[in-house]
Amino acid sequence: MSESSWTPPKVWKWDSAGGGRFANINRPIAGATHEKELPVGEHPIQLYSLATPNGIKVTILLEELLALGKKEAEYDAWLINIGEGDQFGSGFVAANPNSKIPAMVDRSTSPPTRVFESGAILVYLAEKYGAFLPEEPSARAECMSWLFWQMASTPYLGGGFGHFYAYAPEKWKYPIDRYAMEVKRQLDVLDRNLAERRFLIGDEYTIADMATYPWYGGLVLGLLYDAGEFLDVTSYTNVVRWTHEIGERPAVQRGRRVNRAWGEEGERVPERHSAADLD
Ligand SMILES: N[C@@H](CCC(=O)N[C@@H](CS)C(=O)NCC(=O)O)C(=O)O
Repeated sequence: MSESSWTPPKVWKWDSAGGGRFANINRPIAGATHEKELPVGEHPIQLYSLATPNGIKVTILLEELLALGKKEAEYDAWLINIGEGDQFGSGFVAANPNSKIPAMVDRSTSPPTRVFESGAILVYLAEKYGAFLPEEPSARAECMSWLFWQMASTPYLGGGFGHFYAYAPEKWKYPIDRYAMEVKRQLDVLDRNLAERRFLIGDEYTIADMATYPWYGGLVLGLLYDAGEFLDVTSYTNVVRWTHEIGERPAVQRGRRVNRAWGEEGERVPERHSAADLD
């Protein structure tokens, strides 16, 4: 059916054979599809995730905290295979009613504290361990502003541009044009900021960088949606420079491997229960 010939019905109905990648896990209802408890390891922090850009935001922060010497940030990272529907198990839904990775449970509190949404997890951990989120109010506001900017902007990159450019069953000009324009605008926002600053808020590396790097860093390296040439990503030279600096950090390299169940053998760390799993 062409874009212009379809008239929406009065009431939308779920066509589960709608097509496109992820058609098998997308559905219009929330809640669990099956009973399945989450595993629990020995550390206070239990992470249930996958090494997607949203997932590695959290493992990068946890590895950065450990690199700073915050031993209490030791964690168990369990694999949630979203392609297999693990996010719809009853235990996962109790940790995140939105059924998306990452989800975290802090068992050092009584009762345990669940946290979902990657941005909320970053703030929770940064506050708990006192690092990577400035305390001074102006710097803190700038950090929160960039963090919320990432959380609000990236759905246009992933769910908008990436979906229509790489995953939709056909290439449609209208949505690809619309989201390519928006993503290029977002890259320009970042590029102009990083022309003046080493990191997103200035000289200090914060959770705002950790949230933004996996998405926009991956994009300017040409690793997302095979869209490097199409979006002319190398023209955003300040974003490229920032990406390389962050990518050289050992904790970032460690965090990127956690909950990775694909790629080269040495890069795969499907579960992480101690530093030795990465060494
Ligand atoms: N805003 C959420 C987005 C999380 C998200 O979209 N996670 C994806 C993987 S990157 C997911 O779990 N998808 C599974 C699904 O949609 O069923 C966050 O930042 O935590």
